[in-house]
Amino acid sequence: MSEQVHSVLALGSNLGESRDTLVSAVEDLVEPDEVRLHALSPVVRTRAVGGPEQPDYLNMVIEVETSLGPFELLAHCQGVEEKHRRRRTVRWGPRTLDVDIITYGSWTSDDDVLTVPHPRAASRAFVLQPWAWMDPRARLAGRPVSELAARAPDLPGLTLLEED
Ligand code: A4P
Ligand code: MG
Repeated sequence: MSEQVHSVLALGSNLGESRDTLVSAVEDLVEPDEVRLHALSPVVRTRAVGGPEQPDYLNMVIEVETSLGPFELLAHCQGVEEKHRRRRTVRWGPRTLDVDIITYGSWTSDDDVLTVPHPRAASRAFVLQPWAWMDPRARLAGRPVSELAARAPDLPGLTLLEED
């Protein structure tokens, strides 16, 4: 059996039926045999960080176990974005679905095509807080994710989405 790596993926959506999009994107992400769902965070509603004036986001993170290599995993995530008709127009603009690779085991990369850990994750509550709720012992670059979340400037704009 090939090596299994744990990877944290962050999902965001602020266009269309965001909640349905997230549920179905998680199913699509773990559909191949090479990607197994290990853990899943609650969904949070967050104010948009950066970019133009735009609607609030729904964000969540998942942890997968995968035998895909990091670039194969990126291509898979982009395929799922495409399936949900993601259109890249404005950087940091509204989107039906964004899937980012936050960590890939202990592997690091400063390649523009795939930067890991994600270069902005350590300062973004919309990634850190759901991650800390999913895995209270998680660490990023040697720091507890819960501590990073508590210091993130966008934390006040984050609320737990109520189940209906
Ligand atoms: N890329 C490099 N590293 C990675 C990685 N670790 N994971 C490259 C995924 N992709 C990575 O991404 C642009 C390029 O980044 C890709 O071609 C890939 O090769 P994109 O998804 O096309 O564009 P983007 O998402 O607009 O840009 P970027 O830089 O990923 O934006 P961010 O930093 O992810 O910010 N506010 C709230 N509240 N919630 C959000 O989810 N998201 C953003 C997007 C801004 N504000 C937000 C949210
Ligand atoms: Mg992205």
